[in-house]
Amino acid sequence: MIVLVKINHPRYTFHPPQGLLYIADSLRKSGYDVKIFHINPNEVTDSVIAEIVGLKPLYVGCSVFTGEMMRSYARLCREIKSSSQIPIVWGNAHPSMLPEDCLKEDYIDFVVIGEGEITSVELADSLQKGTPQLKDIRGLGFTDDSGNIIINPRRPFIQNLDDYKPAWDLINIEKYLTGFHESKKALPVSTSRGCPFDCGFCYNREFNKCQWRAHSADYIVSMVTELQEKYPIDGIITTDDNFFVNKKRAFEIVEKLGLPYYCETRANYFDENFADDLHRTKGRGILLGLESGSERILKFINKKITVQDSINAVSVVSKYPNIWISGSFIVAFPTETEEECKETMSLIVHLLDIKKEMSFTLGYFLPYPGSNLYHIAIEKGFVPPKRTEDWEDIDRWASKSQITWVNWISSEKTVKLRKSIILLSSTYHSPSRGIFKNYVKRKILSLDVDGWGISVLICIFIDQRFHIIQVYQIIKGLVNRIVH
Ligand code: B12
Ligand code: SF4
Repeated sequence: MIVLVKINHPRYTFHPPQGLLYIADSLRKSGYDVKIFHINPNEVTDSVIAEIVGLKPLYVGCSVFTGEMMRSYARLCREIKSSSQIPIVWGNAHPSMLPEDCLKEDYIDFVVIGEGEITSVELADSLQKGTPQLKDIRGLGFTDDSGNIIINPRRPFIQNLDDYKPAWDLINIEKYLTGFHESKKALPVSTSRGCPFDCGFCYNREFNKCQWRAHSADYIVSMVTELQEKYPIDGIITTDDNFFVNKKRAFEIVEKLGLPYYCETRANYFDENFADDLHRTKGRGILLGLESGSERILKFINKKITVQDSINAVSVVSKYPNIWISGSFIVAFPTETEEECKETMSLIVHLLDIKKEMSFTLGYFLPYPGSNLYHIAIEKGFVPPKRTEDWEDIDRWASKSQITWVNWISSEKTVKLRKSIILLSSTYHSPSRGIFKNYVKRKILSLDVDGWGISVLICIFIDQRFHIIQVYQIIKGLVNRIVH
């Protein structure tokens, strides 16, 4: 028996632990029983720990990203260690980037770097034998008998992804079907891995070596169709890094499935034909990594798009009201100036003027280990946390007072940016915005957001007045019709 654990923040539970489902498939093919614990941090309880320990697994494998949940993983693993000898294995992005740091923790015995399907089986086989030949297992990190940390060479990527299929039967799929746009029960599904680009802030360079690998269109279509026979799936949410690397394959999948879909991709792919194909094939949710409104920053982060690409992408999609589009922006890149932050705000305002229903997110730059900008951030004074679990503080959605890792731009300015964005999203679309649009715009673009709360309140107040006036007019109209 092997236990695999994914701890998710409660707001995210609708995403199935796909990485673990792939590993489970591989382990089961090699004859191992697998149990998956997909839990929230508040479910790291004595009884769950006792249940895991009671199963006497060959090892407990944890799937860990950098950031949120790391303290919960640390707590879980320490507790397991305190009451048993069960080996603990960490896999996924964080241990793949910082394997040595992880192995310094007394609650982590092994790390798996990169894809886990084969390494997890070879480790299980080796532990099962009792005389493990760990140094021959590619993609594995461990501490030898003399206490030296050994990181074996990386394993080549899986040649044919279609050889593996997520072990969907190990989870309650219905729990993960989620609504977006017109879909009520969309299934998150990974159709490809990696991305050929090399953006400076992204995990892709180190984790995927910028190599894109994909399932065939037929494989994805038949997997989803099979699941549809049992579950009321009415849409798909692709969790690929970049769904449209191969447009022919991607469109073949969505055309054959005929389901509304959500995906993440790049602004420079867009022209009129592409937007039309998206619409025709039921592309209903598109997330674009637009990152910045500053040409210098876009070059600096090696995004390989221009500001005009972003404007163009939103313009061509704006003709299709039922394509929901969202832009993901980042502030406080190393070397970014206040002026460049303002350029990002200007771009957001401009895009909203083109497509007012567009949504966007604005996160702080995070120095993800393994990314190119991680090293530049360190040169600029970023001090990586010493303890693995303290990476939890480096969180994109951290509370305002905790942007401790950004010291190349004033924390105060960065916080103001986030406030501006709140102001923007709260007021930019409101009817009252028309009344003092220039005021709102000026405040946003100058990052002079002191008193932003008052601006929001004024908007809400005016909106409610609008609302009351509208309701009053409808009632008056009805009364008039009845009376006359
Ligand atoms: C879907 C998704 C989510 C979902 C949940 C995912 C889930 N349940 O697994 C949600 C929305 C919850 C989410 C949230 C976050 N995410 Co996210 N997410 C993704 C995304 C888009 C797809 C993940 C996926 O399913 N991949 C497909 C599977 C097949 O691959 P895999 O997970 O990598 O698994 C393989 C290997 O990693 C390895 N492996 C994985 N786990 C284990 C465990 C063991 C024991 C072993 C041996 C091997 C192993 O083997 C697997 C098969 O080969 C990835 C990007 C990507 N395309 O991978 C980002 C990504 C993983 N997320 C990321 C981040 C940072 C986060 C957040 C921390 C962001 C934040 N602060 O908002 C949060 C926190 C999550 C949490 N713990 O609560 C980063 C991780 C970077 C890093 N350095 O850690 C990524 C890479 C995105 C990015 N480009 O930056 N995420
Ligand atoms: S395009 Fe997206 S997935 Fe690809 S390297 Fe850039 S940020 Fe990462």
